[in-house]
Amino acid sequence: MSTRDTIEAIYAAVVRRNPGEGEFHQAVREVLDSIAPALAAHPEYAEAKIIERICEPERQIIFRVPWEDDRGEVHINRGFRVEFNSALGPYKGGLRFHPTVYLGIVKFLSFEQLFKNALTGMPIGGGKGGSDFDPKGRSGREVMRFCQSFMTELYRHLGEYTDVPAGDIGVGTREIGYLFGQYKRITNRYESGVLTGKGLAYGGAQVRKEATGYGAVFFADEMLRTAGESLDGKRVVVSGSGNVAIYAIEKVTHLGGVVIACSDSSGYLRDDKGVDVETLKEIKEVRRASLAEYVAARPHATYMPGRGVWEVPCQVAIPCATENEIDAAEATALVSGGCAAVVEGANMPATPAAVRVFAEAGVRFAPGKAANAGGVAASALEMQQNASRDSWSFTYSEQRLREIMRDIHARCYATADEYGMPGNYVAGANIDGFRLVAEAMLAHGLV
Ligand code: NDP
Ligand code: 2IT
Repeated sequence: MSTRDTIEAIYAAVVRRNPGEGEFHQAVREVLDSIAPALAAHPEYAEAKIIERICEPERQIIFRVPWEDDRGEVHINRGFRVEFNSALGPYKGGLRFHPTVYLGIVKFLSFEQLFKNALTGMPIGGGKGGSDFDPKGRSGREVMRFCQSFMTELYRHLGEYTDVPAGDIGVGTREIGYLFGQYKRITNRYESGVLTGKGLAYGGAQVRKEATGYGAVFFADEMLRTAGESLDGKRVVVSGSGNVAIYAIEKVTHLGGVVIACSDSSGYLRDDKGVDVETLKEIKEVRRASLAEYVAARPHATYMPGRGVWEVPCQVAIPCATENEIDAAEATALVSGGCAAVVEGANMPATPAAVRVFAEAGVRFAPGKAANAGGVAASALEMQQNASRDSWSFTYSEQRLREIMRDIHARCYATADEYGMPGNYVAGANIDGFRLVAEAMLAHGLV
């Protein structure tokens, strides 16, 4: 069979074995479409059925999460943890609490995570979890009871050498605190390295909160510099206004760019003077309110309902909300507005059709598994500090993050070059991530 036929047969089997899991199919397709040259160069991968093994999670856990709201009503949610691949280290990846979560979303995120984690060069395997629990409108006590019930099942699958969750959409420092408290109580172990994204008061690491957003902007900076440009003076649009978006906006501003728009799940904000990060933090981190409230503090800004954030003309776009938020129509609007670089802060925010639009228009494109790897890299640094009972300064931690992002950029760039696709960061990230995992799997034998 030719390499192309082998890949098609593997993809068909993935679709057949994982019915109805569109996001997972999409993530697998994207990787398989890139790695043919690496397979041709390494026949030993096909012989050991490395791709078939990589596409099958090592373990998938689905569980019931019962909890009681403030009125005493009982709710039942579904919990997930997909432990995809441990060739490079303990399973590592976030937890997402959002009503859209189902097995296909967790599997796609977990699959992406294993290549992303490989690219960081740190000893971490790939995993992801979450629940269809909707934290919106829930009191702090309800969120705490949910987290306690979730951990009451999940704890038996975790451990600093086994599986180490962190945050994702709907899971931040508050939720990690409740999850850690319950893990400690059940196990009677103060095992700091079992979760990352912890609060600074009890084993959390400097710069973890900022790391995904800062890291994505460091990647953007590297990509632009390689092309003889910089972020200085650029008009930038960032989608979302959560953890990744806020710190992406902060770092763009530090580097001289102007973020003129951002969004949340209800609408988008336009502030031509530059989005004020402190106002954003107050609304989103402290009060957990709607972005619409921004205009009360900054009356020259406007908030529009709906999903029009990508219609705001910009030179650089950094999607930081969710998967498939940029389809062909949004990509075309971005290109018409003069956008020359897209850097994925979120996981898989651009659909394959959107990526094609960018490629045809010559837009530089940084895929999430490279550009947003700063978050999990800082998590690995948190694990390192926990293991040595140490804690590093903000300045040193940010410098480490900056070096890691520079290395990831260099790796992707060099691999794309090596395979005759200069500037193709998608190919570079997929081939390099795949090779790193494949080599470790070969070394471990058939397990
Ligand atoms: P948050 O929950 O902190 O923020 C998510 C933001 O995106 C919010 O502004 C939210 O709106 C908006 N949003 C979420 N879902 C949707 C949707 N379906 N449609 C429109 N808007 C939506 O999550 P994070 O910032 O942590 O995560 C954002 C993205 O980054 C995700 O793709 C995640 O997987 C990825 N990521 C996160 C990392 C991390 O360390 N946290 C690391 C690497 C990637 P609202 O405010 O109204 O809720
Ligand atoms: O998508 C991601 O990389 C994350 N949500 C962060 C994972 C982590 O373990 O820090």
